[in-house]
Amino acid sequence: MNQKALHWFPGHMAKSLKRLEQLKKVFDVAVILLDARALKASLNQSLLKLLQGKTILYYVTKVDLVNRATLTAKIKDYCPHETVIVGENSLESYHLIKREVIRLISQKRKFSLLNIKPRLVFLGIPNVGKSTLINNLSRRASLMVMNQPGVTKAEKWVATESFDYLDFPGLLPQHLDQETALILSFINAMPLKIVPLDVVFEGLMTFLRTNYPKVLKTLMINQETPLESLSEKYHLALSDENIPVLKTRFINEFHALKIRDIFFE
Ligand SMILES: Nc1nc2c(ncn2[C@@H]2O[C@H](COP(=O)(O)OP(=O)(O)OP(=O)(O)O)[C@@H](O)[C@H]2O)c(=O)[nH]1
Ligand SMILES: [Mg+2]
Repeated sequence: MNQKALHWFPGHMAKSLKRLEQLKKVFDVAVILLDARALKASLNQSLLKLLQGKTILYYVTKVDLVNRATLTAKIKDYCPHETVIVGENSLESYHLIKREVIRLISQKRKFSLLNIKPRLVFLGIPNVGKSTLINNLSRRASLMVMNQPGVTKAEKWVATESFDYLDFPGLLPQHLDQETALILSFINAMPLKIVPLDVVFEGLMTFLRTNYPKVLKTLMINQETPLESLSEKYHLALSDENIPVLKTRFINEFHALKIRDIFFE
């Protein structure tokens, strides 16, 4: 895969990074969301640089798609020194975030400022679940949510009685290594048009063959002849023009958030 294919940094992302820098004085806590299936790939290191000096709280989304015990072990490996909240249901998440934010703020703010409503910014890779989490926490469907990367294009405040939440567009590093770009494509954090379809398909097949052969079997895919299997599965003749359709449909099955118990790293 050539280096050009790894670059996805649309105009709204560049603009958002600048805005984040300007807003640094305004928010108290940055909540960085991580996808349970790919904790490492979903942590944007350039974001951490920009947030230096700010209070950070990590929040893991899509935990319903993975094994909880394995996730706990992975969190210990990847984020041993951080405060990490594992998203469960929305009520529990609300209480956990509230408790942790108050604890973190009381460490930093002067006593006389403790009563001022905390402002939280929600950051992370595209499609990780930022807008969904704010909708849940604020008990309002004020933010657009869709299962595709790049839905939120501009920042938006959501004010509630206890907190002010700031939704942000998904952010990626300007340059990604090949492995990270592939994983981000598997979890639908990068549009398929950025990393070539053939590369994502081959990458996903190789990953599943190596790590989750049973999943391929459950999906009725023969490891040796995947395209033939997909042609049967989707009732579509195996012709040159149908091959991209078959590959896209298979990747879309993963993007549909229905396949469970897969860790991509
Ligand atoms: N299974 C599952 N799906 C989730 C969870 N959180 C969010 N989603 C789904 O993930 C998709 C993306 O959610 P959004 O809230 O739009 O993600 P976002 O981070 O705001 O995305 P951008 O604005 O594109 O950066 C939606 O289909 C949500 O329903 C979760 O905890 N579990
Ligand atoms: Mg969004």
